[in-house]
Amino acid sequence: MKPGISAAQFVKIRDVLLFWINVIDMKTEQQAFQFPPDFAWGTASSSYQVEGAIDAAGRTPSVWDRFCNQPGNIADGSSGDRACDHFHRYKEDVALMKETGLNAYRFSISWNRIFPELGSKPNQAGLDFYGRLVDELLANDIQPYATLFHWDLPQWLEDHIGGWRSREIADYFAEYASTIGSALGDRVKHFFTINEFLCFTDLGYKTGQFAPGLKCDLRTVNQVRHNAMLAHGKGVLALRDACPSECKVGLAENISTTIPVSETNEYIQAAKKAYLDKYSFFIRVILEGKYRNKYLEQPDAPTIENGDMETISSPLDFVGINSYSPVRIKAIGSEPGWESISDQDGKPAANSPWHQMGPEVIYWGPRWLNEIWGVKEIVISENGCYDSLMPNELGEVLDHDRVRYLQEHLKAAERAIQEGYPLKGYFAWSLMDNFEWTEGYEKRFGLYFVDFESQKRIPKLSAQFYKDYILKNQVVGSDNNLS
Ligand code: GBH
Repeated sequence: MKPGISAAQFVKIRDVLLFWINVIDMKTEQQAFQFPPDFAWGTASSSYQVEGAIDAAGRTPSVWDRFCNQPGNIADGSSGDRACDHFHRYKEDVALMKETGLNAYRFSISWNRIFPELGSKPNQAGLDFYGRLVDELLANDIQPYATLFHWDLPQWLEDHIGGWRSREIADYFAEYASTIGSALGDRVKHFFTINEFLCFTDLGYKTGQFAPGLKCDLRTVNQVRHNAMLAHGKGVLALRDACPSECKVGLAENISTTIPVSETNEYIQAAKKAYLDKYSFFIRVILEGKYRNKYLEQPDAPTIENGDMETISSPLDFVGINSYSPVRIKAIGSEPGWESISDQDGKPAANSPWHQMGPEVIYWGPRWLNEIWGVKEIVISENGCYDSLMPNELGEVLDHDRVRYLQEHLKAAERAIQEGYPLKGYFAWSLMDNFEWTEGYEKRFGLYFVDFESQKRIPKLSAQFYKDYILKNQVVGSDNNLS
């Protein structure tokens, strides 16, 4: 026998060795990744979409009650009149969260439950409901994350001052924020002022698709946007002032996160530039405390008073990103250096004409906020997709599409954390199917299926998936017995 080994044998042995090194590598990598122990695992919801009980405890209508009652506004002619009846069933719903292994819950407070009429004092019965909800959450080790405004403006504010068209709205909002801070700030440690500016400013007062359904001129729309940001700023200050102990204040914005089609340096720079040029209006103004000169020079610019920009840019403790569709960007050789890829019939789709699938938003969203403005605490305040799936003959709802959706998006969350971006929490939209605004009840976003007749909740496959995922990835303390 000749000494040594042949080239062919060498290659074979090398490949076998490389294969095993790879396997061991992958294993250690997989085991090495754990979400931080204090990571917030939650679901999100909003008052009008789940509560129902529209006449209970002194509540008066919001602009959404009125809007839903106008024929033609809601796809299935429905409204949030009953929704998930969460107002009465909140204990059952908190039990579902507990069962799913959540340690956080993002909900919103209905302004019109707290201030039902012009000139009224805070409505104690309304405050009591949120107090009970918060206590129930805490008793189950679930941290409450409260949003002050998720589009349900008291109708009397729309009638009396013209809603967001009047700058006075900012003072009304500050009073409301202060009331909530005093009432709940001893137990709620995270507040979001406002949810998604575009959806009640532009959709409410420009296109009229959302309540109050108006089509105003551009000057008014710009003023509405300014007033909304001013309200946010005054709300931040009021909350900080009113909370009896330390609380964190932020907002939840549906930033259209740009993602580079391929991750070359050239494309990444193009995506970043596109984000700043076009896709981050509200959050940019709020974090920078200024408008672009070009915006101010237009004839329809809003009226801005002394000190407004300072108020608007009051420092935040965290930023929430409601993450849905991406904007795909490629680099081009001419100005402005980037181009967005128009969606190909909404593909790849997440079952919806407006919702394109792009899990990378969960990575690039936190990265842009941190890289551009140094934001130090970020949560994904919403992420989810809808379907119209009904239970099968066995009563199961096997929503593997949603499971896939969550898997892909959570992978991107892992990547963000692994690369050191300060992602502190993830809130799936939503715990259960609910009133999907102009789409009514046919579009279902829940991890739990809701039979709106019987109000029965059924866990979907995705609820099981999320539960398992949290259990596997959440570090539960050094004495945990998870293998
Ligand atoms: C979020 O909005 C909301 O915060 C939440 O209440 C909602 O239930 C959830 O997402 C799911 O939709 O005229 O084509 O733009 C997400 C962004 C903005 C998507 C408004 C739907 C209306 C249709 N939404 N948009 S379109």
